[in-house]
Amino acid sequence: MDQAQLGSFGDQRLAEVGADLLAAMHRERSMCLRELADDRNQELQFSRFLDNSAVSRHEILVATGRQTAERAAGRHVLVLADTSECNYTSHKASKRGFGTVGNGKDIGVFVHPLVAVDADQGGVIGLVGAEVINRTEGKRPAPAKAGAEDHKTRPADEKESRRWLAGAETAGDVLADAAMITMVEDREGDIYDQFAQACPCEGGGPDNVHLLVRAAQNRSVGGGDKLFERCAKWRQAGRYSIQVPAKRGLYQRQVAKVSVRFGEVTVRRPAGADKALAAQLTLRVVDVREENPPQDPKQRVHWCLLTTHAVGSPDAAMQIVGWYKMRWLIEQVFRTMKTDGVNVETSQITTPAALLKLVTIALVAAVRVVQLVVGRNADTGQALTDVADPRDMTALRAICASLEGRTEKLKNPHDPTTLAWYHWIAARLGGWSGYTSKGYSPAGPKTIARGLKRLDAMVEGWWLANHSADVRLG
Ligand SMILES: [Mn+2]
Repeated sequence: MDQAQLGSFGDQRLAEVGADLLAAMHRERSMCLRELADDRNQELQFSRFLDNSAVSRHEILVATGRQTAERAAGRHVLVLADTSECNYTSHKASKRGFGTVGNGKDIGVFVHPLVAVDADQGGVIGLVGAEVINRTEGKRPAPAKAGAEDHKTRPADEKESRRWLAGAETAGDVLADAAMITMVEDREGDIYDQFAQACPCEGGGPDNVHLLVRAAQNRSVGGGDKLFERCAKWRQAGRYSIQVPAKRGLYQRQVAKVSVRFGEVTVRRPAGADKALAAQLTLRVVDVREENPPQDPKQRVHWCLLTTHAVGSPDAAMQIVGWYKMRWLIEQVFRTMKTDGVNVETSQITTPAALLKLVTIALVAAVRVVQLVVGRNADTGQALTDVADPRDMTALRAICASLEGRTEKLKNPHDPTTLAWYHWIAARLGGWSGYTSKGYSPAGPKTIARGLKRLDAMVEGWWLANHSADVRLG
């Protein structure tokens, strides 16, 4: 029953408070300790837990990363990386060492998680790692003299983009047993240094780590051409009708008719980049664009995807597009962990360090909720072991049986080796009716979160009842 635990922190008592806090996060999705706690006593427990120097972000991330690594062994894993900024309201922020956003009052925290997804069936495997940064640490001070240290001439690892490079390194280290890793990133990840680091052809990083990044820069590709114009000259590999992600207000339609092209380009090291990097790199490109786009240029679908994967056929090109579209899962994680209008003054968070720990725990909780909500569709065939410890099987079977009704309709319809089976149990415990016929909707994230809290407690109780001597002595 190590599933819900954040880490051991060298102390059984701290490990238990951590598990309670994570469970409360699943249930409430709040950043306010008063809302998370059952009573005043627990509120103080949570507050002391976050202030305790033995509780580190590092240990929380190592514990969750280790679990993800075990599950990722032997698989092709997409590692989704992205940055989100969370703002928390506070009026005394700057005095207490919190980094602030533009208005000088709200507290800004950067979250840059790495989320592992199975490349073949699209299920979430877990959190690989994350950077959670107080905005004062994340933003470098402006150069003292104008032009003294120009933005473009500073090497990439000295800028905020350093975290994009570090992400691929972390993924390679943590997921050392994965069969293959593909970093999937939006336009922020279009950094030459990152390609130079990942390109196996240049003697860079480990050759099982690949990159798939949407191009932001219209780079020179030789022969007087720029990247986007070069792609347009290539022969169409096919025309497709694709689903576009329903990102708030971004695309006003669900389907776009696009043409797909693919090829290879050679990009040169930018003038400002580190001279130790390869002078030029060969990258594969999959270009997806609407030939008859809507009037509004923002509505136009044009994804120019740069990758280190071989792309030799229209099917291979569409595989790259499919992997890129999995990026929506990390947006789901951000949406799940965002809580509106949190006031740090009333949340009993006293220091930046405590807030960063709380945000880290919220991230761990959000990944697990998204994992279950996505994995409930039995057709992905995602395995139970992606979400539960196989040692809990006996307990889970017993709990499942207690939830099943007398009629066939109220039996868990899924195979007990699947995540869908586990999801059914969590949903029922969260208060979902169990009826899937017309008029009944499937369980949403809130129901699942409530169910998980109960399920974790029941599994833990089962272990205490059956193996109490193994768990605790006095
Ligand atoms: Mn982004």
